[in-house]
Amino acid sequence: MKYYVVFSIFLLGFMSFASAQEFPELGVKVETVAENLKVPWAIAFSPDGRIFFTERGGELRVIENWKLNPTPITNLNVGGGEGGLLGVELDPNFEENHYLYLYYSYNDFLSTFNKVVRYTENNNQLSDEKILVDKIPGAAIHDGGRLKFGPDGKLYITTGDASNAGLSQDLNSLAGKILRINSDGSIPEDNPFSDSPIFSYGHRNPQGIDWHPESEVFVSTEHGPSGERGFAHDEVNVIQAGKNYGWPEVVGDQTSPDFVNPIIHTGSDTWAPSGAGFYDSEKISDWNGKYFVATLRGNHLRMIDLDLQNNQVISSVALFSGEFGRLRDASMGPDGNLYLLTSNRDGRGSPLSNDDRILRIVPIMSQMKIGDSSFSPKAQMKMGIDPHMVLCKEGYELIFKDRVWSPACVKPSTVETLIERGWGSKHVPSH
Ligand SMILES: [Ca+2]
Repeated sequence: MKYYVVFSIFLLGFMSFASAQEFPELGVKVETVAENLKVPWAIAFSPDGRIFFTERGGELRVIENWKLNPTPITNLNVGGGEGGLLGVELDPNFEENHYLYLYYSYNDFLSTFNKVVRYTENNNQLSDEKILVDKIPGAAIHDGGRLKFGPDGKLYITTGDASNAGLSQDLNSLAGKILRINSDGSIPEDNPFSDSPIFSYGHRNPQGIDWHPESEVFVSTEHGPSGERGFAHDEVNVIQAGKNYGWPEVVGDQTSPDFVNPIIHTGSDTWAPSGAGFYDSEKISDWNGKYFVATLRGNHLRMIDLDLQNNQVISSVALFSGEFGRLRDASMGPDGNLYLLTSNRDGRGSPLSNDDRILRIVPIMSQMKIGDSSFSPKAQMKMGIDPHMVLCKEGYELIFKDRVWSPACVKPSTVETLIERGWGSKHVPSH
């Protein structure tokens, strides 16, 4: 039934997104799910099929039945320059409790802070606001902002150094950290520092987190310096509880046991990595298990093959270079497709007339190799299966009508007779 699932999603995609851009060399096409957006920042998929996303200017928006609802769910009064409304996440038990979590920056007199807030969402309306974490130091830049539930059911939060690098090493400050809390805002008893939401520290501006789908190894992206202590050196880190990732003492690698080195850094190259996630699907089988990073300045989707057992990188390649401009997030949907958010209207890009966009990467159907015998031979071919790869139900054999290339499944006892009568052959007819 595997290909049945692929087929229905294909039909849905075909009906909804007629204008897909094909990349035959990758075996994928990229569809526009929503357009004319303003700096979408994070995306969250509801089990009921809705897609929630934030726009940095303060709007939480929703896509229902593949249509963008023109009315935002909320429009928050946000502050903080390149901060604003950043992360959105749904509770692992969203179907029951309807909890929706947001991370946003706000101004308080002359200061900027960030906070994590939980709401109850019903029929695209928010209620029961509960502040889970407040007074995370903020600034015009370096506000972190990614929210994601880990496989342990805890909510992880990335925070930036708020343009004050020293705070990243200060365990009394929430800046430059990855935080871990319970879904009600309380501090888990097994956190590495007692009575503290801090999970790891020494970060500059981490904005992408995800866990390997099988090993559950925790991997994060982080923006490297842009002048204050060197340049570039963007990082991908394997995150462990209580560890120090070096900023601002360390840029790139070092040898001290006090700090953890990134599994990969970009040296003198700049990606400006933001959202990231593991691809966990057989749909594009070459991509399964690889780590995808949305890069802003890099203008590409970075695909990294990580050997997490040996803490090394097998390969790291740029996909779609320059095709979509700046990318803010890369996130797996429950449909097994990878979604991208562009960030071309953030003041640092060159927007196209329909930017910003939410994009969806789906396999090109002709990439499918083998059919599904629960469909008729003709239906399998319509799904993109090559005629000679059509599958017949058990007890039937595949033959081909001459001249019309049409495969048919017949009883083996009739095959010889049909061929003798010139009706067809056992092989795909040649032109
Ligand atoms: Ca580091």
